[in-house]
Amino acid sequence: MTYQTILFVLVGGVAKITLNRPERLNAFTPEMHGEVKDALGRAARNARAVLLTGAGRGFCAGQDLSQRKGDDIPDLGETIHNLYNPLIRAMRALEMPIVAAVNGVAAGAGMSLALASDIALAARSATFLQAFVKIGLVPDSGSTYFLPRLAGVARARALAMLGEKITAEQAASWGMIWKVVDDDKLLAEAEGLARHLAAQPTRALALIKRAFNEALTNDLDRQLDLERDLQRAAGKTEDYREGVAAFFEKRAPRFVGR
Ligand code: LHQ
Repeated sequence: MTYQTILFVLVGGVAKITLNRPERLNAFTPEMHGEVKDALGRAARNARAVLLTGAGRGFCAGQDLSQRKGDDIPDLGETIHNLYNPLIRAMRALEMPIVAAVNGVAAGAGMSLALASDIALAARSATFLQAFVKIGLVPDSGSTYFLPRLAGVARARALAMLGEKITAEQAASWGMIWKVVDDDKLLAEAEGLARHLAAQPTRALALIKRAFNEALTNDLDRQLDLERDLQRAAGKTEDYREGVAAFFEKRAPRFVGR
């Protein structure tokens, strides 16, 4: 598949996906959904980490509203069901870490995308907003799930109801992202992080991802059982044997992702 709305590069185990409609702040169209879906599939088959970012001055402005002018309004539930929910599910199910490099404004579903990544870095000048309410909609694409869990219910409710823009610093101090990086260093730092992750024990990272997916809803007993099961699986990997061998041989491990 050749891409019109994203850029895709696979280097050193990292699949870099760049949303590439800069003149629309990388707002999502159905075509972009199809391409990101395809790119995540390619990552699943060929990579050990994903880096997600945006071209130009925005990260992603959510749904492309220019396709929503006029009275001919489709069933938005169908759009969510067919496009946005599968995207968020695919991100959380992908068996490798997704690093988001939030290079500029992340609005509406664009903010949801950042929240659904595994490790989000943001440029100091980036901003986040739950833009939905400003056009008479409710947060979607996982925002009402991730936001209260990351930032707390009081902040999540206010962000959703007010649609106020917050800075990257604020997002970091509220626990919504991993860290803030100077604008001119963001991409290099995010690429370095993704490269580092791509050389780690990928199966363990995938199992860690599952543990945290389920931790958001499990009680302690279920989570302890899950940790047992995940550790059993991790203990059977080649990378675990390599990690222990490297420890005793006092050398850096060479993880192969199996
Ligand atoms: C845009 C957009 C955009 C088109 C900027 N579309 N052109 C899922 C499915 C089902 C139902 C609906 O909802 C969803 C999920 C959603 O994501 S709903 C929420 C949709 N997103 C928004 O409401 C955000 C709309 N955009 C904005 O509020 C602002 O553009 C932000 C705050 C993101 C950035 O503001 P500025 O930095 O001042 O930039 P700008 O507004 O001047 O935008 C630059 C250009 O990008 C501009 O075009 P122009 O031709 O005037 O230069 C905008 O029209 C265009 N653009 N967002 N979502």
